[in-house]
Amino acid sequence: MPKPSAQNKEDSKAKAAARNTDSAPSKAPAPSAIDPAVQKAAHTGDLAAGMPFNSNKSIEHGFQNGLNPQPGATVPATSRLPTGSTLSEENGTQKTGSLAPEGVNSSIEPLDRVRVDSSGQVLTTNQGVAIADNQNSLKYGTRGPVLLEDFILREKLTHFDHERIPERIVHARGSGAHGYFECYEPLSQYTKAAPFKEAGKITPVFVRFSTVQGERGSKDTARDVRGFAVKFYTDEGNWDLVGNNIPVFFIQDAIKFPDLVHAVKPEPHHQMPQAASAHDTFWDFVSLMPESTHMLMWVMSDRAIPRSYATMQGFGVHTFRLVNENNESVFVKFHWTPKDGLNSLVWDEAVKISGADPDYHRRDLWERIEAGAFPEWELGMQIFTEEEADKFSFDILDATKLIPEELVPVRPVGRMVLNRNPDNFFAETEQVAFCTAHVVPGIDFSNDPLLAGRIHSYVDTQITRLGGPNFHEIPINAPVAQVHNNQRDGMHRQAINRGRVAYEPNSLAGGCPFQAGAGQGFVTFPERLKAKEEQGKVRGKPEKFADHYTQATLFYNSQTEPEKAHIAAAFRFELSKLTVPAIRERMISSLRNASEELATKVARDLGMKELPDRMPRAIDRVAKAEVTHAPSLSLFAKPGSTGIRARKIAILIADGSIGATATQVHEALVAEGAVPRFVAPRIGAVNTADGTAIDADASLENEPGFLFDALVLADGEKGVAALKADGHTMEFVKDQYRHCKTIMAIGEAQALFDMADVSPSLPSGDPDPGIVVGAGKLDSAIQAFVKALQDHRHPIRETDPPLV
Ligand code: HDE
Repeated sequence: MPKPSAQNKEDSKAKAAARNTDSAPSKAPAPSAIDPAVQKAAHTGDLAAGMPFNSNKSIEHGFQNGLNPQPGATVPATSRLPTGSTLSEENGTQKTGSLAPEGVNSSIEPLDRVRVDSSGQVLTTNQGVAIADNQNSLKYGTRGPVLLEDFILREKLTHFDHERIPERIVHARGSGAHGYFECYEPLSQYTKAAPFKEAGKITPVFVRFSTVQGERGSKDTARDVRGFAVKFYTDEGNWDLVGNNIPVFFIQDAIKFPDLVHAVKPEPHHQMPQAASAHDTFWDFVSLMPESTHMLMWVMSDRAIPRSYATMQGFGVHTFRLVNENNESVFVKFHWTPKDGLNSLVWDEAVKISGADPDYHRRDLWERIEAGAFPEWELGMQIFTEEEADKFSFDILDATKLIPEELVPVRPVGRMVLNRNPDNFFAETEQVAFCTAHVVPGIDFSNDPLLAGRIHSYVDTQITRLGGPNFHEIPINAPVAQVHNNQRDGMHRQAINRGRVAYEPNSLAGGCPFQAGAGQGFVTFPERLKAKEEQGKVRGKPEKFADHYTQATLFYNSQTEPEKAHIAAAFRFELSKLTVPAIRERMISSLRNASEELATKVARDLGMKELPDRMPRAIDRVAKAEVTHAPSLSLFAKPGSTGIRARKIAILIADGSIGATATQVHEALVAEGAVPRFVAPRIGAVNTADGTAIDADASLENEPGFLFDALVLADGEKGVAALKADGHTMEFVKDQYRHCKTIMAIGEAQALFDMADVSPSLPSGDPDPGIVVGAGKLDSAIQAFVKALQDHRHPIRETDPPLV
């Protein structure tokens, strides 16, 4: 055996020492060693020695340093050995893969990494074992007992038993879609936020729309606020703009939220009513909380029964801050305006739809995207300074107030397009976790006390809902920006962090991951609060919060007559459902402070002989409002620019209808981007008078009239007679008429108006703008129909109670 040289002897000592995990010689080995363990020990020694002290300590103190944090200390490693967990990391298999790419967190790769397509694959267990028989459990003989050993049966049932997770406490019912946000122009003057950096910059988004009160399986068309939550996957981290379709809220302080929600949810003793605010506890609460009056006006308006998610506005509600590179800040309110225009349902329609199609909004969103009629919104900002805010007659920290567009205009900054439906509802729409705490550099909070509670609440609720603190790793929640920190462990951890360092400061990972400093990192805007005596710790509200009625009045007075009528009818309906007359009276006494006209009308309709006294106000003198009429608050103010795109139109046909005209109308409507459907007494082939074969894909029974935006009644004597013979036709026409839809009757089909007691002219004798009679040239009738349909609805026809 050759004698070991002196050098070899040194090496073997170093080798032996480097293999210990509990102690080491007094000096790190020489870096020249070729053994990986020795190399690791040598490079680790170098790395640690490169950071003899924490150079950041001295700048952690003082106000100015606090405003401008510096990047953390970091030392590059000579090799990747010291920062790895194990020397065996290069021994890859099909499962382990190879070494982690340097500085990369692969758990945030695009969703492709978790998409599953089972085409051509056999069925397996969750452990990847192929299943030979998916029909029978394992038994002792075909008639014998099932065996406990049947791990395939047990795995399948166990998974099934745990398929449900807690539904969201509010906003449980929702629908989501993927898309993108595109910036119009750089907004660097105001914000450094990633989505607003360049013209044309694209940021991926996931959006979830929801109702608030109802449970996960409740109807879509409840009278309710709609959630409008947008997750921007920016290249500087996730930003969640968790808003609603109404720009104000019921309460001013987060401490009242559990009370509000307990009041509006089904009453706790009998769990009724589902997805409805028309019950005692809700009105008991809000009538004792006059700050909710402004929001009540909105939820009693048709805003609370949108026609489609694609036809409603969205609002960030709270005042937020924009912060630019120079750390200058302005206030901002966010607005989403639908390109398809603002359209709502009417109450009678919403009630009927909830029976025939509880998934009405979910279906509509899905169908629009599948059809390529991608829902689109323009993002607008109301930008204003702190000085301007100080002068407003209302407090911008009060979420029951809005800033009229007539006071601060909305500046368009980009557009959002939803162009992809989720692959899997649970994995994406259900597991998505929106949190108001998710902001990026350039976006910051105001001191709105409602917002403060939300910053806590959303993260907190996800921990229960999604089963632990790692919900950010669920694929739909993972950002596209890199995630590197020292948070570890917890339920369902996905990331496999390389290395032994999970703390900071450290020298053993060269300081990494190190703090980014003010250049790249999020720095809270150093808002200065004016030193005033009353600014000690206090549970209280600013004086201006006490003006509970000025903006409720503004909203009501800014509506058109039909909108006002709908608000009054909604109050009437909701309050009529109360079992305690005293609550009704209390609400009317509060409403008198907002609008005497409205209160009187509702009280009369509720059979009250006398108006109750006005509710005492919280404050006698309020600041004079800048704006007393705001036309921008009317639903009719934003008609959109896409014409009749995605509107659903029924073409009623029956055996004996003239096929050629029905087909011509159908083709013309498709060309306009609308969605016409042939509806007949039953589905299947309809034998038309001219021999054209038309296949009806909907029937009078399975698609009632209120599911459509408009109606075409086909001509042909026999066809009209066949439709007349089916009682559903009358309801179909009546509902279309009552809901002020556009109706076209071709030729003989006008007879169906008489049958349904529907007049083609208004009670005044004037022509009804929503009725088109196709007597002459079909082309011009179709044109007139398309034009009339652009208005979506013709409230001029409406009477209360309805004539038919
Ligand atoms: Fe929410 N809200 N909220 N909220 N909210 C939730 O978070 C909460 C408020 C809004 O599609 C919950 O993940 C508090 C205003 C939307 O997943 C919860 C307060 C606005 C969504 C929660 C408010 C909203 C939620 C329930 C008063 C409009 C659905 C499950 C301080 C600006 C997001 C969840 C989605 C959901 C708390 C008030 C909008 C419990 C404490 C104001 C769109 O965390």
